[in-house]
Amino acid sequence: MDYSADYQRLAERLTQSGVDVEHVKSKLKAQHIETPSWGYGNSGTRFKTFPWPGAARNAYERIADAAYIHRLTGIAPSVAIHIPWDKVDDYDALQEYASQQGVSIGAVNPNVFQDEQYKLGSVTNPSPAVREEALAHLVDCCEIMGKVNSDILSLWFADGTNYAGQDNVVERKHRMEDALRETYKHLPAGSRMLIEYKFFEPAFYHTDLPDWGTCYALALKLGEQAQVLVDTGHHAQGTNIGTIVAFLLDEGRLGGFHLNARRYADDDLIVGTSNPMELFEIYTELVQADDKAKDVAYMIDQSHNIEPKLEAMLVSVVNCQTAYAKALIVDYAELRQRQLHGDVLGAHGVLVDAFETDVRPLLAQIRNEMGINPDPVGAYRADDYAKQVATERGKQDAGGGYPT
Ligand code: PSV
Ligand code: MN
Repeated sequence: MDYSADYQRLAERLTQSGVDVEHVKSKLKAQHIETPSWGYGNSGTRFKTFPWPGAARNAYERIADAAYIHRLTGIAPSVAIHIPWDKVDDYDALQEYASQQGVSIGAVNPNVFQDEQYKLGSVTNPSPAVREEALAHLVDCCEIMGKVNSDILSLWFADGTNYAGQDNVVERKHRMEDALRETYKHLPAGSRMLIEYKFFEPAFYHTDLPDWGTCYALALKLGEQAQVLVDTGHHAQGTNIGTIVAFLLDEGRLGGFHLNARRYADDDLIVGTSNPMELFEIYTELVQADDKAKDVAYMIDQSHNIEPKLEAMLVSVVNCQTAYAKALIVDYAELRQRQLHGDVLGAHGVLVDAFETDVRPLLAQIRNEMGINPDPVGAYRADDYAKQVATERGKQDAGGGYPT
């Protein structure tokens, strides 16, 4: 595919409309999307886990796959780990392996939702012994952060109740706050705690951290190192995520994202597939926030059930890149003028104009300048990494599903 003539035309058009193309290119080259270790392994629904040939079987293979996605895209230099899914005896060795592969270990995600004792919650459980166990795991994860040089503790709790009256909601609120306050004390210096919300599932009556406002209130109480994590899949239908992002950015409490797309619930579909406009809206808020968005962490949070794992992750990273590129080429000066003149559709049109621009030649150009293949999906399809790992790793019996 020869994109250079298209790139020249696009660059000229953008320059004429006042866009600094070199600045846009340098922003795109500096983009950083973290991929999740769990997106490379087998996963499924409660109905069935379909085993994928070559799906990563352990932390090392997950890191190798993440490094491959980074080699193809140039903008995915870190991988998030989930403990105990990625638990190893020697974290120094894991970290060393990651750096040999050309990636670093990013957010550490404690898992306090899969063990038997957490049936009624983890840090909000009515049993003090269970709460202690959950807290000990959070503290352990702070220690792991130190070992793998991570500066993000990413917290999500499955805690909640299924029936009115099941537990005292206010007491649970206090238990959550106590646990986070204690965990906060163990954060490595300079690191952050990102608190993620989800409005339902697995609990259906109430969730202890259901929305951004609850997490924001907690973060304010805890201190500067606590911020909110927005998982794009964790909102009710129709929620305007871009405006939540704008508010949190302005308050300096947007810590990061878990990017994915949802149709109905926490579907974990490839980001930017069903929600390209939503993703673009989010990125326009980030671009406008400028310096206030400089520490925001961007992570994919998807587990792929029927898609090829590697290609799904690759498309996810590329979709984030596309949305960001479109947000970067918005004529914000023109937008501002139209807003101030109350030109409702003119202002909206400025955004739509950028959204509808084909940025693929621009992306091909920056990739070329970064020394990578201008067409990462084509490169993946032509490459034999996926075939090689399928041969080496085989098809694991993934189990899963529930008895009928
Ligand atoms: C929960 O649905 C969640 O979004 C949390 O971030 C978990 O850590 C992750 O998914 C696990 O897949
Ligand atoms: Mn998430």
